[in-house]
Amino acid sequence: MTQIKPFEKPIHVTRPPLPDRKAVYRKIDEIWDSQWLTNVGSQHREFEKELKKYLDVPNISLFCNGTLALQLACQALRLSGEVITTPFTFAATPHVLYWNRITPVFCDIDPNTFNLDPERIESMITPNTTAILPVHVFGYPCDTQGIRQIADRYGLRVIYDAAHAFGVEANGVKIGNFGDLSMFSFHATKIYHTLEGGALTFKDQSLRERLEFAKNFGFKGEENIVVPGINAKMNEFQAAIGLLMFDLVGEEIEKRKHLTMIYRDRLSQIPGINFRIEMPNVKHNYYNFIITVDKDKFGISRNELYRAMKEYNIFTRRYFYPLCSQFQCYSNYPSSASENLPVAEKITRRVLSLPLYGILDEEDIHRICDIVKYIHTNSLSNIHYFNFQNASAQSV
Ligand code: T4K
Repeated sequence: MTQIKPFEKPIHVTRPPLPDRKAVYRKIDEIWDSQWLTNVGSQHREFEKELKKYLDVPNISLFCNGTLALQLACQALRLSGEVITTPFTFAATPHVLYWNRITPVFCDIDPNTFNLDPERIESMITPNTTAILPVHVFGYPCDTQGIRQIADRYGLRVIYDAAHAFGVEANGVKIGNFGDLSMFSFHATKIYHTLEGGALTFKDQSLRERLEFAKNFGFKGEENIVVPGINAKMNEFQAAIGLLMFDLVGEEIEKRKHLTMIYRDRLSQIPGINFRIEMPNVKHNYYNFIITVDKDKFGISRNELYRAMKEYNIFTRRYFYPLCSQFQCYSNYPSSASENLPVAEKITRRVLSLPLYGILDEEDIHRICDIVKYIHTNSLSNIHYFNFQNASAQSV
């Protein structure tokens, strides 16, 4: 069998789309001329207005990152006690609860969407539960209707972690319109970014004032502090990048969609590799491409595939492994017990995020798929799959 050579340069799991350099310089000139760098300058005001339109939401507030946005969302809703959330997410989701002295209660996920399973939420509710914090994981929308019904029945608040879901729509509704609040992350690894950054979208206009105080040390005017707030403001550079990114994001989504279709076509022919397809009535953003590896059919485990791909200079990621419930700081919680999270524990052992971003081309994706196929074939014939000559793989 012909051996396949590694990529000459590292292929990362993602790369940020970048606005035109000259457009960035023009923005820097504007900011320099204004001598206004942060604390709600003209870039911030314009970005907030444009983003509200783009996301088609009634209210919006900008933040320096998604984590602090989510943390302050919990405070704005005066959450306490216990909040039900998913273990299959980035560490920031339960951490914001912890930082608010709220106990995260981990609930199992749906095996198809990897999102919080509404059928399981009810059994996790106690007299101390104040809210549900679901994540539209990898941009796939949660069962918002099912979650709303449970929340209404028990008088619970709902905050969506929409960190991955920029540009997504479900049943014709833009994703930032569900629940009491939604949080977007604009970190560099996201399909739409402001270097670092975040936003909250919400229905209740009265939350806006609370959030504005909370993210600016609690100041109301020059002398008055109304809450012990924090500094979570978005600066002018972040806002300027956000404005420039509007021109790029549509094209980036289209490119990723095209590459996703190639992945799906090629990988559907390899036994033991599964992936999620389109959900009905959903406009997806193709934020990333996630597969699950069934060792019995594929020949080697997800971890072995992850390591083997590195030998070809392909740096996949195991988002999200381990589960948040498996981190030392949460593993002793009763809800972290394996019996409570059978689906999440199975998915986390199998999941792998393959490289997906706009500057990859069709040929790159075909080559990545050729390598996955080659690893699979060699695993069946028991050949040591990365025992090739002339390997030039770099490690990172
Ligand atoms: N909720 C959820 C569900 C989230 O996923 C996140 C963040 C949050 C909340 C919190 O939002 P923020 O406070 O971050 O706004 C990354 C990101 O740092 C994190 O924002 C993101 N989720 C998480 C899923 O991924 P790492 O530790 O995996 O990132 P890192 O530095 O290993 O980067 C991954 C790859 O991206 C690199 O291999 C190469 C590429 N990359 C990265 C950066 C930073 C670039 O090409 N350029 C870059 O500038 O956490």
